[in-house]
Amino acid sequence: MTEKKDTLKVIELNEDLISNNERLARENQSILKEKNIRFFEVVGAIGAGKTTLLEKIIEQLASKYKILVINGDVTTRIDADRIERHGASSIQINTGRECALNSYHIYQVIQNLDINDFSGGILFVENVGNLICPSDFILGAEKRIVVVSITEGEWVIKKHPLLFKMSDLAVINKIDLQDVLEVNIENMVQDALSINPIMKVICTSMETGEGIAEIIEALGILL
Ligand SMILES: Nc1nc2c(ncn2[C@@H]2O[C@H](COP(=O)(O)OP(=O)(O)O)[C@@H](O)[C@H]2O)c(=O)[nH]1
Ligand SMILES: [Mg+2]
Repeated sequence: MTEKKDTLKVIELNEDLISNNERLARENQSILKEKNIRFFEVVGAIGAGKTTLLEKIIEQLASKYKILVINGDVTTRIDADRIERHGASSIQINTGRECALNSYHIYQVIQNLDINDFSGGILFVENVGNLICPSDFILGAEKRIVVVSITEGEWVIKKHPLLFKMSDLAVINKIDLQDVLEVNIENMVQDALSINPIMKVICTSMETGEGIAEIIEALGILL
């Protein structure tokens, strides 16, 4: 009996965490909207191509928009350094033992940085490489982009339905490797659409540049 009660307490705590996170996510959204800063989140496994995608997007947008990227990682500032080479500002958040960013991390950045510098610009957040932990912890972004690569196997989408339900745009990356891997990309597209029928799905290669313009258009960013 005592054991059952303890289990219930844990469930309540988790629900609180999620609803508190959502409240602060809405606060992030309204602060950024007021400053006229667009906000997009990128999620996906380690090595899927999240940072490379951001580098390619920033290459095209940096001359027109002020861009800030928040990179979440367990440790190191490798990704933040990569981003800065393309003319964007970056902040690395090392989460240590936590496997995802939450809305409080973003709130802290917004509060401590002179966010007015990015007015009229764009904030991208690259979440910690992971297809599970970020699912429920929205950050307040206008759109969440989930990146998978065909090197993760044809079933990677089917195995992570929650994250695909909680995202707006799916990017299936590294299609330049299709011949070597013999993955059926059309099946992956259909898996994403059967989990989330209103999701936009774009197949990309950061090697050839295929699909990058389509992503920028899907985010509604004018070049
Ligand atoms: N062949 C190929 N390699 C890619 C592509 N996109 C990314 N990569 C490579 O995959 C590795 C991991 O990419 P990265 O952007 O760091 O992944 P992240 O961990 O999701 O940020 C790097 O060596 C990239 O050069 C792609 O479309 N095709
Ligand atoms: Mg990265």
